[in-house]
Parts: sequence; C-alpha cells; structure tokens
Amino acid sequence: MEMMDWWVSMPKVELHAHLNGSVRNSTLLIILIPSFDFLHFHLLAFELREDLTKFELYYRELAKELGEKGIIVFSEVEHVILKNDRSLTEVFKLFDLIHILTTDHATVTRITKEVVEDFAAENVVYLELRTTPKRNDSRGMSKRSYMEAVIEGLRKVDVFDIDFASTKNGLEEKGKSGQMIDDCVGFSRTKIYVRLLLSIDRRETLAAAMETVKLALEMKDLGVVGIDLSGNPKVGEWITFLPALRFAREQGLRVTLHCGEVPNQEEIHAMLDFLPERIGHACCLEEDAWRKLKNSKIPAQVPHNLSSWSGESFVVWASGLGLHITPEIDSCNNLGLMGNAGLLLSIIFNFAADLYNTNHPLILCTDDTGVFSTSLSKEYAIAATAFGLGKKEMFQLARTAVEYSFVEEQVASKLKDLFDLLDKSLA
Ligand code: 6MZ
Repeated sequence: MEMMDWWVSMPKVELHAHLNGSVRNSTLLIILIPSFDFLHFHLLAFELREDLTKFELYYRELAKELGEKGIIVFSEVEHVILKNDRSLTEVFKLFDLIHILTTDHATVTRITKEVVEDFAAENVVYLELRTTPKRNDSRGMSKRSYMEAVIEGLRKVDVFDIDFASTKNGLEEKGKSGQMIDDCVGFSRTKIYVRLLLSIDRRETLAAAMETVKLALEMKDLGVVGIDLSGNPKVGEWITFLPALRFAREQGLRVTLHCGEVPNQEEIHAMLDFLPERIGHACCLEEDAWRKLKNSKIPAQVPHNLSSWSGESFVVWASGLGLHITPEIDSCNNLGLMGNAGLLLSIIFNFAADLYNTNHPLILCTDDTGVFSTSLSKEYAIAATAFGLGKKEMFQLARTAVEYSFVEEQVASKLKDLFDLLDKSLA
C-alpha cells in the first residue's frame, strides 16, 4: 500500500473543520466562472473529476446575477481562489467571497452534503463540523433557516451511512446502525458520525451571538453539541461575546475558542482563564501563556492545521522560538506547499514535539480543507514526518481525539472500540 493510501484508509477524527472553509474549489469555480463556455466547463469537470452537469445551470444563473449586480469582479475573485499562499487578511477576504456565493439555502445544503462526503471518503469516522449561522435577508434566510439547510445537507448524504442526531428525538439515523465495527475491519468503513458546532463570528454583535447560542440549544436534539468563537482574529474583541459564551456553558453546551491565532497576549490569557473545553490555533502564545496552556491541559488543535499557517502567524511563532526567518521560509507561507520541506518540518517538530512529549492533549485538524487545499489524511502524513511518528502512534493520536470531542459518551465509546479493534489488527 502506498504511504498516502495508508493515511487515507486510517480511521480519523476531525474536530476543527469550518463548513464554508471546506467547500471544494471545484464547486467555487463552478459558481464563479459563468463566462466559461460549454467546452471549457466540461474540460474543467473532467480535470477535477466532478459531475458538474447537475448544478451547472443553477450556478451559472447565480453567478450571472452576482456579476450583473456588481457584487463580484470575476477576474479578481478567480485570482484569489486559485492563489495558494494567502496572507491572513486574504484568507478572510476569501471567506467573504465564499459567503457571497454560498449563503442561500440550496447552496448551503449542497456544500454540507459535499463536505461530509469528502471527509467520509477519507475515512473520517467522526466529524465535528462547525459553521456560522447566517442571516441573509435578500435570500429570505434567517440563522435558523440556514441551520435547517445544513441539516438538510446532512440528510442528503447518500454515498455513506451517516449518524447526525444525538438523540432518538432528533432526526433519523441514516443507514445501518451497529454495523460500524464490522464495516471498519480492514480499514474500509461505511459510516460517519457527524455533530455540529455553531460558530459566533467576531464581527457579530452580542445580540447576534446570543441568537446563535439559543439556536444551538434548540437544536441540541439535531446533533448540535457546542459553540465556537471564530472569525478574523484581528477584528473585534472576544470579551464582547463573554456573556453569550457563559450562557452557552451554563446551559450545558461545550465551548471552543479560536485562541492565539495572532499575538494578542491579553486576550490569550483571558481566553485561557475562561477554560474553554478546547482551543484552536494557539500559535502565537508567549512563554507565560504557553505555560498557562500546558498547566490547564486544555486540548489544543496545535500545530493546528499544518497546511493553514499564514505567513504572519508562522513568522511570529518561529521568531518566538528564536529561529531566524530567511526570505525563502518567509515566502513559504503555506506549509502545505513546503518548498523548503526538510527545514520547515524540523521547525514544526520542535514546537509540536514539546506538546506531544509533555502529553499535552493535541488534536490534528484541517480547519479549512477548501481554502487551504488540504485533507485530514494529508495533515496526518505531514505530522507523522514532522513529529517523527510511526503509524501506531498516529493511530493513537486519532483515537485520543475521540476523548476531546464533544460527542455523547455512547458514541465516543463505540468509536474508541473501533480504534481498539483496529489497533489489534495493526499489531
Ligand atoms: C478564524 C476562521 C478560520 O462558519 O461560514 N474561520 N476563523 N481563523 C481561521 N483560520 C484560518 N477559518 C475559518 O465557515 C467560514 C468561517 O469560519 C471562520 C471564519 O469566520 C469564516 O468566515 P462558516 O461555515
């Protein structure tokens, strides 16, 4: 078996994936390039191995409308989409573009189905998918109807069996239940468990954040397990959302925060003091915050998304380690592209090894598979090299992620059984 095939076939757990950041590039291109003539369109479909015909007319129409309204300048957008080494600011510009295109009910449903199927196809057995419920008056969309469109997307998953409801009062569990362990023997599985986190965007008001938390509470039976605070880390202040986050916690929702994506030490300390159930990124922590994180044992998605480090956070982090940043490294913004692979991997090793060796809860995640052109299998492959770990240790890393997930205990124990069973076959 080719090494990459192994990482793909290995069962994995994804705890940090943003729905709109995980949209396939091919889907975005279909939406974005209305001027494609028929032949080009199908050549692209062939190249991307996608069946585009089904959605072609719908997206052509949508893109045409957006172009006519002047919402999108196609030449600019195409460039941003196809660019690989984006800065943090460009990444968030791209999210705004994606949202213009995706925030209508049919598209939300489509991307949800596609994203789940993409993760299932690479043997993710548990996916905690997060998304920001959005109001879009021009499309008759409320936060609630956005989430209903997400649930509809989950219901539409048909290539794989899916379990997306936490209780029997929720939506039906699709597919054969209780078959997962058998199906997984030999690393071929047919079932994915999906739970949802609702994100608060740092640009929102407290009232909007409260609406999201209340919606999450109402949707607990539909598999919503927690609240996330995300969005451009250079915008807004986390303290604005503290009452909503406290309320979420009091009501039994788990809370995860994007913390330390940029070097804002005051905010990082305050976030760590809040003791979120998990944090994402944590790449710009100075020494005392780093110590606080390690003492707290808060599970960290670190080095979160090896492919997604922006040049800025990478430089800050590497400088913190006293590393000299050469122009080649600096320009290599995206570790997924690693022109300077050996050197960069050894740098990551120092950082991750510190957490790994001190047994700090560590989770590998993708963040935004579409935006950063990555996959969880790729992140595992990169991490195995970076940490100098073998298949068995990587397998254990995936298994321990189950413990840091917000899924109900019953499913967590099924997933752990699955890993244990497969672990024996690895011996
Ligand atoms: C912070 C991020 C992020 O919610 O519309 N998001 N927030 N840091 C990141 N690191 C790169 N990646 C994604 O998915 C897209 C939204 O997720 C958040 C941003 O708010 C982005 O707009 P949804 O499905």
